[in-house]
Amino acid sequence: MDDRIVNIKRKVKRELDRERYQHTLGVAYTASCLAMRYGADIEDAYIAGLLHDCAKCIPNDDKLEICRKYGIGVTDCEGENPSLLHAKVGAFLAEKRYGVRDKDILSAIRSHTTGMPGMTLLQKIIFVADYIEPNRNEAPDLPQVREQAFIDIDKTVCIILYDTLRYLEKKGAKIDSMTQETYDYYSQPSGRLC
Ligand code: DGI
Ligand code: FE
Ligand code: FE
Repeated sequence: MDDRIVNIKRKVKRELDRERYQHTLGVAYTASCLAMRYGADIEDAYIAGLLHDCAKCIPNDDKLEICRKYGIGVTDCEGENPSLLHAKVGAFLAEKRYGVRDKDILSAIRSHTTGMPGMTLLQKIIFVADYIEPNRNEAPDLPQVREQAFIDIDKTVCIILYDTLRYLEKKGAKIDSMTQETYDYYSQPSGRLC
């Protein structure tokens, strides 16, 4: 493994608790497998996976402060649920602290929680890998989603958003407009309710 990856791993490990670091490794491995399957750059997928949650353990007040200080836009939903900001703040830190210059990797980190309409292959890979990596065990239909992830990635994005929206509705949580827009976009092509 090249020095760059070894350094990122060492640094991100210090920023995360044990469980979050294990999840991070799971996402990196799973993302590189999906990259093999769909013909994306394997190293980019691995790096995006390693960094996708790099801001997850930063306290909410500090995330809000970073957004204020550096002009990162905060939606109403993010204001009420600052935990969501770990995606945007994570992309910011990946660039500033981890030296990532690749725009596609940064976008994949930025969109990994809500998704966004018209995602690139790498964005979809990180979005999906985050949900299916081996340490995850809570979502109801994980075995089927895992199988589908290696068959049809767009359909899998749609299924994950459908399940997430249902989960949020059940919890009575506020839905970010980006999560809804992403679901609308990925449920469009076939008109199916994936
Ligand atoms: O950071 P992870 O736990 O690995 O995963 P993630 O970044 O996908 O975050 C998952 C959480 O984000 C999950 O509890 C659902 C929540 N989430 C996703 N979209 C929305 C949302 N929460 C709210 N309130 N609104 C959303 O639109
Ligand atoms: Fe996350
Ligand atoms: Fe994650």
